[in-house]
Formats: sequence, structure tokens, C-alpha cells
Amino acid sequence: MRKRQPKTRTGGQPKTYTRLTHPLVRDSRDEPLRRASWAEALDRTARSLARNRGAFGLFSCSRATNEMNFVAQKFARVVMGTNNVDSCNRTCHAPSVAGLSAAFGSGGGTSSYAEVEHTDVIVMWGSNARFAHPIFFQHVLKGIRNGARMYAVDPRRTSTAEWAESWLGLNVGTDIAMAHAIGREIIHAGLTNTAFVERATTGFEEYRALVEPWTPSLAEKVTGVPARAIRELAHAYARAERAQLCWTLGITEHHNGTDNVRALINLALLTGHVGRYGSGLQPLRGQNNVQGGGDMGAIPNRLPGFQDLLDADVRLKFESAWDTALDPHYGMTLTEMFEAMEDGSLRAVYCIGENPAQSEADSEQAVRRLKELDFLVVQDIFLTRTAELADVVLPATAGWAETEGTTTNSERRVQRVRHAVTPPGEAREDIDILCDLASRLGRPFAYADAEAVWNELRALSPDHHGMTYARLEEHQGIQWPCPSTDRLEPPYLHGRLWEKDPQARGRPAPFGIVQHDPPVDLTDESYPLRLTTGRRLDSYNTGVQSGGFPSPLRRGESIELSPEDAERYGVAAGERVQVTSRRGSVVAPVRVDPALRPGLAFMTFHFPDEVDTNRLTIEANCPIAGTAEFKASAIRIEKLPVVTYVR
Ligand SMILES: Nc1nc2c(c(=O)[nH]1)N[C@H]1C(S)=C(S)[C@@H](COP(=O)(O)OP(=O)(O)OC[C@H]3O[C@@H](n4cnc5c(=O)[nH]c(N)nc54)[C@H](O)[C@@H]3O)O[C@H]1N2
Ligand SMILES: Nc1nc2c(c(=O)[nH]1)N[C@H]1C(S)=C(S)[C@@H](COP(=O)(O)OP(=O)(O)OC[C@H]3O[C@@H](n4cnc5c(=O)[nH]c(N)nc54)[C@H](O)[C@@H]3O)O[C@H]1N2
Ligand SMILES: [Mo]
Repeated sequence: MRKRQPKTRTGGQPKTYTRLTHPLVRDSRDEPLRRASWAEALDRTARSLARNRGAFGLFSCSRATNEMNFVAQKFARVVMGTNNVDSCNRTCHAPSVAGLSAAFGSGGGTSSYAEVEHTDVIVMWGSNARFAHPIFFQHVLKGIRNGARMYAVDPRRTSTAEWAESWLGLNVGTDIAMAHAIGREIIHAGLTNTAFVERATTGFEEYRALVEPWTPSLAEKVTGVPARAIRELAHAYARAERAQLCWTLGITEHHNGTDNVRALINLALLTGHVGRYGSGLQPLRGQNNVQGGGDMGAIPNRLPGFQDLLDADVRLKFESAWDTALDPHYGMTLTEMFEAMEDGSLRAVYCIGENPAQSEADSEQAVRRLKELDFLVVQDIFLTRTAELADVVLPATAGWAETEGTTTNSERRVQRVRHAVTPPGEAREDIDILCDLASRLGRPFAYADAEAVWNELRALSPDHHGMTYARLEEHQGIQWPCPSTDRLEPPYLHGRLWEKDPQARGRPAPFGIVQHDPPVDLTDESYPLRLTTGRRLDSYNTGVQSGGFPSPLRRGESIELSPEDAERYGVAAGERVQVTSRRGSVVAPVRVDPALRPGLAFMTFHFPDEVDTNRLTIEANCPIAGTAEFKASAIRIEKLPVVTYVR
């Protein structure tokens, strides 16, 4: 007889996913998926989508090419008549896009990677680039070798922070307090770049009043970082000739992510560290083509070329090119689509290369909502947990190495990807599948190849106009904006802010008036620990693409605790604990990590088949960007008895 074990599996090898090689369909919700022909799977999909016009949403894939994202958003808008199209940008950098757009009118990171090698101060804020952006981090290391000083602002002493001159280990969700204190210190020390502030910004007086209460000692109380360290960072950043401020999810994955981003942008406005070579703002993007997916219009509020859907002239241009009437209202974000599943106003979802059953906050709720849909079609390269819930599963070729096209990285550089490997079985290209469905739904569009899609985009998007495939090849990638076919633009954005002529300078950048606002999921006696979640070098997101092969680096999920908390709870490394939040509960082995301060715990979401971390996280969304507060849950842990097996 075996003693009762908690339901969740722990430890062991991560689940292995095998490539999808043929379509699958389910005859009814109670039956398992079975093999089907392409004709049957596509007919079934077309019929079900036609039935759900007006209640349809599309999730597009940020692992796939620009061309695929262009065709996917066109499918939603032209074939299904809806702007309900979104992607994983919603779960990560939508606040960066919203914050940068509000300040500068454009959502892209302002600098190029090379600039970090030629700068004096690098601030890595809520970013573990050593693990999550290792290529960019090579440029950072070169910068440090060239004499740049790096500061890391992160609750954990991460692998990135190990390279920093100073680590500011702040409490989760206190970034605005920290940024305001830095701003105040810069103002009080007389280090404001007054000429830049006067010429290129608005709202400085309001900002000054906003930050005035944030003395370094008040900030120390709120953030847990010594006032001295906050002052030091303020002085280093403001005095630097050139400085790069980089951030990622430690800033954006909060219920007030856009406000966090605005608070950081304020520091660049105060010092003039934007719009010049070596000085800028870098939100290091997430999936390899999440920048491109947004640029291609696979978001509910922008048409391709990041052109505003509410602009009537822009709409007219697309309407005449596509011979269709576009819905003049913004569509639903991914977050809103999940809410609309709850009230029944969204009934059919076409999910391309996303695994929301395991990546959404409060995943139990997400799975329930997906199960209640009238129709779910998943198009992926693996049979994911989301695909297991689908009515139809369509096998795609991988955007990387099996497909021709382009992708766009965090520095806005568009680069070619090529078909180098033969796709398995009956897998078809994402674009090909979308075009086939469009025909079945009576709005055919066909493209001879990926380049034909790209040229359609180039004709409609001024920022991409000058990037022919031949030029992309010649220059080994080109950054947008690239309006002209015979010229390249500077590698950084917003140089206009430095123009003397007000006409050339254009709209000034407003300071963001934002308040400190702690995490929604409060810690208390029942849930005394703060859980933050994130990444490791060895694994990728929900593990679908990284779990399938053995790696000596990979050690499965664990809950990481500070040595002090391990002692307080009487748990040792390798022992298992029940981890419970206000949403759900999982079992995980303990790992003791001195990089954590007491009161803080860390988990990844890389092994959801073994430990489903997102059962714990909270769906508290940023009202502007729709991003959930993945970075702050309140939990408790209980030690579990060691499992013994009795004959
Ligand atoms: N190896 C690997 N690389 C990846 C990925 C992967 O899964 N594996 N995923 C890709 C994707 S989709 C993305 S979006 C990026 C994400 O890249 P990152 O954002 O760098 O990765 P995370 O580990 O999620 O979070 C970064 C840091 O935020 C810190 N943090 C948590 N809460 C706070 C807070 O309140 N304030 C501050 N200042 N910091 C906080 C965490 O301690 C963590 O070190 O990585 C991409 N690259
Ligand atoms: N707890 C917690 N949860 C998080 C986060 C966190 O920090 N903490 N971060 C959030 C973030 S930033 C992100 S981006 C999301 C990631 O969430 P998801 O995007 O849902 O997760 P992935 O595992 O990256 O799934 C990508 C899918 O694309 C498929 N795919 C790859 N290439 C192709 C292709 O060319 N075509 C097609 N059709 N499919 C393809 C892969 O097989 C895989 O199933 O997770 C979010 N969830
Ligand atoms: Mo992401």
C-alpha cells in the first residue's frame, strides 16, 4: 500500500513534448482528440468560426515571423471583422509600450544594443539579463569592460546583479518609491538637466512637487534599500555623460506596470538621458518576435506599422488596400478576451503559438474559461496543455529554421530567418494555414511567398518602407524607422528632442505623474511570504520548447527561500512544502538561496506539468496595459512529511 500523496507531482524529469505531425480533432467535448485530415480539420474550423462571428478572438504567436503576424491580424480584421487580436506582449511588455508611447509617441525601446558598450552608467532595473537576455548581456559586459558602472535594482541578488557595482535589493512593488526618491535627490543636488527639461519636456513643476515627499530616508523605509545606496545611484546616473536605463518584467508585471514605466522614464527626462548615442531607455523585450508582433498590428489598437486604428486616414489606407470596412473601435486585449469568456461574449478562440492554460495568471481560472468556449482551435508545433483542451489542433512549422521571413528584436532590428530544416510530417506553415482558412471563409487572400507579405506591409507602413529583403540581407538587419530605400536612420530614437528649432523638436515629452501603490495581494498572518516568479537561464517560459531534451543544468521546479526563512520554517533543501496562495495550492521541493532576502520566495513557471506555479499567481491587471501582477503574490508554506513507500 502506498501512503496518500498530494495531487501535484514534483521533482522528476520535465514532461517531454513531441512535435505535432498531423491535425487532430475532437468529436465531442467528452471524447479524446483523434487524428484527422487537413480537409476535415480546416472545414470544421471554418464552420465553427463562421458560427461565432462577432464573438471571436485570435491570439497570435510572438515566436513566429513578422509575416505570419501580419497575416494573422489581417485574418482577424478582414476575414472575421474584429480587432480582437493580441499576443504575449500583453503578459509582459505592454506597459513599456504604453508608457513609452505616452511619453514619446512611440512604443519602441530608444537605443541600440551597441550603445550599451559605449556608455558610462548602466542601470538594470527589474531585469535579469544575464539569464533572460544573454546576447544583450554580452554587450553589457563589453560596456563594463570599457569602464561603464552597472547598478542592479532587483529584490533578488541575481546572476546579473553579481556583475554590478552596486545591488539595490528593494522590496517587491516599491519601484515608484525608489524612482521618485532618485528624482528628488537629483533635483535637490542641483543635477537636473535644466536646459533639456525646459526645451523638451512638460510638467516638471508638477513632477517636482510629486517627488518632494520622497526623501531618501522615507524611501529607505518603503523600499528597504539604504538611503546611501539610493543617493549613490541618483548621483551616478545624473552625473554620467551617457547612461542607459534598461528594465524588464520586474517593472512591468505589476498591477500598475505602466505607472512603473512612467516613473523610470521621468528619470531620463530629468537628466536628458534619451535621444542621444549612448543615452537611452531599453525595455528588453520578451519572446524573440514580440516587438515584431506588435509592430505588425497583432494587437487590438494598432494596425501594421504601429499605426493608430482610431486615425481615420490610417484606416482608410488599409480599407482601400484590403477592400474591406474595418471596425473603427479598439478590440479586446488578451486579458479582456479572458474576461469576455466569463460573460459569454467571446465564444471562439484561435490560439496560434501561445500556451495560456499554463502562462496566464490564476491558471485554474484560465483553464476553466477555455473549457467553456464554444470552439477552441490551437495551432502550434507541440501538443501543449492548451492544445489538449482544443476542439481542433493544427500542426504548424516552426517560425525559426523551418520558415522564411523576418523577426524584429528589442533594438527594433528586423532580421531575416530562413527555411533550413524540413518540417515534420504534415505540418504546414502558419501563413499557409491562415490563407487556406480565409478562402474557406469566403475572403481569400493568397501570397506567393513570405516576401510578398513583407512587400504588402512595406507599402502600408512608413517605418518599414525602406526595408526590402535585399537590403535586410545587405545590412544584416535594419532598425526601424526606415522610411527610405536609400538611407539609414540613426540607431537611436527621439533625437528630435535635442533640436534647437521648436518646429523640428515636435511634441515635448510629458513627465508622468504617478503614485507609489503597493501590490494588490497583501501579505498578512495567513499569507506571510512574498512570492515573485521569473526565469532561469536553462528553460523557456512554459517549458514546451525547452523541456524536451535532457540538460545537466536543468533541475526542475523548486521554491527558493532565504536561509533565514528555511530555518524559521524548519525546512531543508530538497524537502517538500505545500505552497498556498489565495487562489490555489501546489507542492514543490525547497531550495535555499542566499540571493533572497528574508520574507521573499521565488519560483519559475518553467515546469507547469510538475508544479503549476500559475495556480498561485493573481490576475490583478494594470488598467492601462492589461498586464497581470505575476511578480507579487502572497503565500504561505507548510512542510510536508517525507513520503515513504510501505509494502
Ligand atoms: N532563459 C530564458 N530567457 C528568456 C525567457 C525564458 O523563459 N528563459 N523568456 C523570455 C521572455 S518571454 C521575457 S518577457 C523575458 C523576461 O526577462 P526578465 O524580465 O529579465 O525575467 P524575469 O526573471 O521574469 O524577471 C526579471 C527580474 O524581476 C525581478 N523582480 C521581481 N519583482 C520585482 C519588483 O517588484 N521590482 C523590481 N525592480 N524587480 C523585480 C525578479 O527578481 C527577476 O530577477 O525573458 C525572455 N528570455
Ligand atoms: N508566473 C509567471 N507567469 C508568466 C510570466 C512570469 O514571469 N511569471 N511571464 C509571462 C510572459 S512575459 C510571457 S511572454 C508568457 C509566455 O506565455 P506563452 O506564450 O503562452 O508560453 P510559451 O511557452 O512561450 O508558448 C509559446 C508557444 O509557441 C509555440 N511555437 C513556437 N514557435 C511557433 C511557430 O512558429 N508557430 C506556432 N504556431 N507555434 C509556435 C510553442 O510550441 C509554444 O507552445 O508567460 C507569462 N506568464
Ligand atoms: Mo514575455
